[in-house]
Amino acid sequence: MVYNLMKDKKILIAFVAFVLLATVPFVAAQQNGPDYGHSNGVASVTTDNIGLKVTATNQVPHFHFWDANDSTPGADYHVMFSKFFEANDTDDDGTYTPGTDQRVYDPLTLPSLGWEFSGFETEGNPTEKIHFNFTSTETFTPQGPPTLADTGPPTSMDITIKILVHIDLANDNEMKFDIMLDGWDWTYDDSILVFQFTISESQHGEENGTAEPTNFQGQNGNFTFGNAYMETAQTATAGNETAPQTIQVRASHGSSEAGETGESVYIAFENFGNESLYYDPTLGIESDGFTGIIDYNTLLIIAGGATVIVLIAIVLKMRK
Ligand SMILES: [Ca+2]
Repeated sequence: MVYNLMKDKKILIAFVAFVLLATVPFVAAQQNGPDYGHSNGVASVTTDNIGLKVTATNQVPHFHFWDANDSTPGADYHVMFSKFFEANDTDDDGTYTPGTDQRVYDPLTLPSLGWEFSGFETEGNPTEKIHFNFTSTETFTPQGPPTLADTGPPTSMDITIKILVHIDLANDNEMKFDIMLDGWDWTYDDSILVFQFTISESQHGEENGTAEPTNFQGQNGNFTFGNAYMETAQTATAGNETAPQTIQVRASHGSSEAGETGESVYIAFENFGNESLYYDPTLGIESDGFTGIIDYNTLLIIAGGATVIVLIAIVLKMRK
């Protein structure tokens, strides 16, 4: 009996070791490490779960992203920055309401800006995080008649906009980007600043969105389309790091304007005075569990579960 128990224990230890070891090469095979590069004004990053291109030089800042596990060829999602404008929140709901709220002067149209690429910065070895920025500075003089009668001539503004992109490989199905805006000169104390962009879709590999995003839905600043998502916070930060202020943010959306394809999204910021504005949305691809990719933590749970089942089976056997 003693001999048999020892034998069972040896078999058990060998089996547990086998289960654990057998998982290791599989885990290692999933993590190929990211690819990233920059040429002709296009920054691109591919992880195991998301493909991403950011084009900015001499054109509108444009995020292309896609499911790196879908080679059917699948869809590309396009988020194109469009405009910043001050608006009168006529219905006082904190969001930009197209057709009801009125713009104050013509908007700052982003395609007119030149963008400087920062180069890539990585953290960790092997790489854990990837960062890159696009920065633009421009003198902007609002044009067109003021919407409300009592305003004076438009003021010229020295605007700096920075787009800071962050990829954390611990969550490699998504990317965060911070938008920093500095230098906005408000016409009215009680108006909102609106950041407008469009979301569209194309077949994978197309340079521009060619269709409305599939099954676009938006609620409380969270948008889903195809198997992608965009999450936007309900607050932004204004000021510097030592004295940050929290700013209310409200998102709304509507059909795109004439001549544009896609869904227009409007992010409205409450008045933040002369401070710099920081805002950090997230873009990502849904990991729906049917892509054949199992992450490391899931695998440990499965391996742990298998070990427990084996232990129970052997204990039951030994009790007989
Ligand atoms: Ca409104």
